[in-house]
This record gives sequence, C-alpha cells and structure tokens, in this order.
Amino acid sequence: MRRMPMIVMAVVMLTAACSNDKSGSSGSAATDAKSSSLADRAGLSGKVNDKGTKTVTGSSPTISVEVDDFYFSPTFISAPAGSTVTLQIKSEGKAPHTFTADGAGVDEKLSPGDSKTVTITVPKSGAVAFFCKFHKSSGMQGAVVVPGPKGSGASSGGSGGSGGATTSGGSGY
Ligand SMILES: [Cu+2]
Repeated sequence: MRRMPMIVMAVVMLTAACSNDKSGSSGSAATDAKSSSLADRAGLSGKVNDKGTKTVTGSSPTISVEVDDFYFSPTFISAPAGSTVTLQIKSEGKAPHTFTADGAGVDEKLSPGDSKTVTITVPKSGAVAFFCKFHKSSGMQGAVVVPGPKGSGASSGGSGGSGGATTSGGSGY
C-alpha cells in the first residue's frame, strides 16, 4: 500500500536529479535496484528507505551522511574491506534520530541540526549495518558494505536531488 507513493517519489526524483544540487537538504537518488541486494548482503531485514549508494575508496575515506526523516542518505556506503571510514553525520530532519551501529560500537543520538563524526572499521567481508533506534521499523537503516565481486554496490547514488521530495507518506509513519 505504500508502493504508490514510492513510485511517484521515484519519478519526482528522476526529474529533480537534473538539478543536481548537492547542497540540497534532501539529496537522494531514485531507488536503485542493486541496493536491494545490498540490503540482503548487509543483513538488513524489514523495510529500508533506500536513498542510494555511495562508494568511497582509500584506507581512511571520509563521507558525509545525511540523517533525515526517516532515512540515511546515502543509505549504503560501499567501502574497501579493512578501511576505516569516517562518517560525518548531520541531522537535517525535524525528529530526533540516532546513528546506531551495533557492529561498530557506535550509538550517537542526534537532535535536529546536530552534526557528529563517527568512525567505522570495515570488516574483511560483509557489512556493518546501522540504523536509527527510533525509526528502524519505518525503514530508517542502512549499511557500510564491502564491494561485491561483481562490482555491485558501486553505483553512486549520491548525485543528489533538490529538496522537497521527501514528504511521501508523511503521515504514514
Ligand atoms: Cu530516526
């Protein structure tokens, strides 16, 4: 029943992607079919609000992650096995959220407007899942994943859209 709004949203985002405004408060990419397998590989269960995948390289990459109502963007971060990823997380939503990664001992609470920096050490294989304690069941989860052998998960979903397309089903959560 939530499928319809998602489809509408995807269309809106495809259109918005042309403006490619990285500073937009709700950058996102159209739902990427590859990411559903990423969710599987990351061991995520239940709903995942997928705002795309970004790939980082190097032994200690840094990436910005937007925390919003009710998703992480990018949702999946493809990072080299064994690297230490620094995530600069910023809460741009109106609700309080957490950035919680049980596998990495990370549990940060974010009030609206908060910025925090967390580091996650990427395992040799597999993934480190993260989620918001308050909204996990609403699909607010994601993961840092090791690139797959087929190069899946290397899609860069972070071209960013313009703001305003984030209110699908605002009352549905
Ligand atoms: Cu949340």
